[in-house]
Amino acid sequence: KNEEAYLDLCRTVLSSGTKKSDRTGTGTLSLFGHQMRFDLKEGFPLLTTKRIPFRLIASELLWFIKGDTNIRFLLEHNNNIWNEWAFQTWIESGEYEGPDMSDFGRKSLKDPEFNQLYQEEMKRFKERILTEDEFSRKYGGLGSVYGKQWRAWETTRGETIDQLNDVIAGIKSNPDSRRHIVTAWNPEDVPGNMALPPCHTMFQFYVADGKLSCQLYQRSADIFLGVPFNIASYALLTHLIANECSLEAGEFVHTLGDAHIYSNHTAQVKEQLTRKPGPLPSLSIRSKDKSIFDITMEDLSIDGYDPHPSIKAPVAV
Ligand code: DHF
Ligand code: TMP
Repeated sequence: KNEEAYLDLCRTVLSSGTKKSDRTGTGTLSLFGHQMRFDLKEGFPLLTTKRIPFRLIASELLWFIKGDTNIRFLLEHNNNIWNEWAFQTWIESGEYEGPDMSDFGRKSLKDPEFNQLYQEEMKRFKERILTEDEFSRKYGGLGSVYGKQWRAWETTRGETIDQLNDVIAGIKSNPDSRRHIVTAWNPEDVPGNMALPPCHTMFQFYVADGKLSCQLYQRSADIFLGVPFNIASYALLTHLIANECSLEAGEFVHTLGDAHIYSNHTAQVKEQLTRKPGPLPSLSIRSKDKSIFDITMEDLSIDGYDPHPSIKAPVAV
């Protein structure tokens, strides 16, 4: 249960995944269709078999909740997890005049000299996003990604739908409903309006016995890097919405489509599997009566987190 569910997924993909090529040219071991359950009563599902920085999970989720899609907010919180996808748009623009950065994700791993150049360009890019308003408006945005679809889905009539606000209102007014759904997958926007089509594509809430549960359908799952973040992020979202609706947090059910381990992550996964999971930490929300839309980083903390050390791996771009 809980962390074991994640470790089981790793073991299953290593032992019976299919070799599959992928968009990034890295290569994966993959399977299609898998489900994990996390009982939020048993602790907050932040993996203990490697360190996962909670502040990155929390700042990314608050960024979604704000409806923000510009990496400036993340950089202000010293969160670098979306940099590569904004940088990609910048180097493909006509305004970029630096050294050729095409295929930087793979080239930076193979060619130390190129990596040096790339690190410098990325540093300059981050500085400009943080300090130049105009530049940040133009190149800090990731397109119509999560925040946009959650808070301001555009209709054909030119109106916007605040799915997050609506789903919360629905949970409060009609908890038994089977329609508590938020979708980030907007077929009109997917073909070209975003840096990366949403991986966590839709989620549903369920209320029973005074407890709020959440199920996510994730179409594509990077088991070593993305999934530990996704589990913690949706667990946190479930807690925040439960708090907002005066419910207890129930279960997080995580359903995966293409669940894969990248070929340059297998050694790291095997290392992680030698480790024994410890007790899960707990989440505390400081200002229980604050609206979910006003929560800040200072309101959230994790207690009793004593994980094994972090394990580094390159992200496939
Ligand atoms: N692309 C791919 N190929 N995999 C992903 O998981 C992924 N995730 C995205 C965007 N694109 C993606 C957004 N989420 C990391 C974790 C989550 C994430 C992006 C990146 C990551 O690199 N985590 C590292 C380092 C974190 C840090 O300290 O900055 C980790 O060790 O967990
Ligand atoms: P894809 O668009 O070709 O499926 O590539 C997206 C990659 O990013 C894939 O490896 C899944 C991974 N990913 C996650 O696992 N979780 C996330 O939250 C995000 C944004 C991406």
